[in-house]
Amino acid sequence: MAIQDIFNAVMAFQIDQVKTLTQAELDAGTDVSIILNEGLISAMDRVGERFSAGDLFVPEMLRAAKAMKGGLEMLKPHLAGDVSQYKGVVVIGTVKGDLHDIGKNLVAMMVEGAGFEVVDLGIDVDSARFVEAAKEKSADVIALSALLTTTMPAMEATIKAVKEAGLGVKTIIGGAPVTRSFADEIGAEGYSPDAPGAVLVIKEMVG
Ligand code: B1M
Repeated sequence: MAIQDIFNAVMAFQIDQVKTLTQAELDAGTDVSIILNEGLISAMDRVGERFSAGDLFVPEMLRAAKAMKGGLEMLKPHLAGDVSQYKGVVVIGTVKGDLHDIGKNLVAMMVEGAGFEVVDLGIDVDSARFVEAAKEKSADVIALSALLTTTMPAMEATIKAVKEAGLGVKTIIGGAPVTRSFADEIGAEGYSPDAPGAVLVIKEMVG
């Protein structure tokens, strides 16, 4: 049994196998971050490369994503600890036009694990919905995810709407095509290239 087997099972769209192998690695005491990064995330990177090369298509990408999510579910209890008192409220979602949710789910799990109440609005979320939820939940932070260059402008529109609503809530953005300079350009207070980094930035924001 090896991490490579998890990678291979994601590539072969074997959701049950991914779950079984992930649980076996957890039982064997393998570090959660190794299972996550070397088994699950690296498989999705490979899927993306094969998609770019034109030897794998959207239906396969979707099946790989489902298999990866199966593994992520097994890791969830290890990423999200027991929380008795929330440190703050974080509203999170993937922006309008964007259906990618694996990275966003990972961020949500880790932020929850760090002791925050997480309100997950899902995918394809428009700016009005972010503003409405932040108001309703008296959020401290709004966290936006985007995986497509074409949906990055929706981040800008959302941050504009949040500022116009005058809620005083802070924003953090992330996702594969997003950069710190883009975050600065659109006035997001926070940026992180990955989920653990998002936790640190949110902790700093909430003080
Ligand atoms: Co899509 N897709 N996809 N896709 N897909 C990418 C993103 C792509 C890079 C593939 C490629 O061409 N190599 C490419 C985007 C190109 C671009 O814009 N530059 C692409 C494309 C083109 C498309 C479609 C347009 C394809 C089509 O229909 N022709 C289409 C768009 C649909 C839409 O959204 N409107 C599409 C569809 C899909 C599926 C639905 C089939 C599926 C998504 C399923 C799902 O999410 N439920 C899918 C998948 C699986 C991928 C790849 C292969 C994997 C994404 C993933 O889950 N990675 C992806 C290639 C790749 O990224 N390697 C690709 C694992 C995940 C853990 O990483 O989400 O990056 P990621 O999250 C990271 C960081 O980015 C960060 O933390 C995580 C790690 O710790 N992060 C944050 C994420 N959000 C954050 C928020 C933060 C902070 C950090 O703060 C708030």
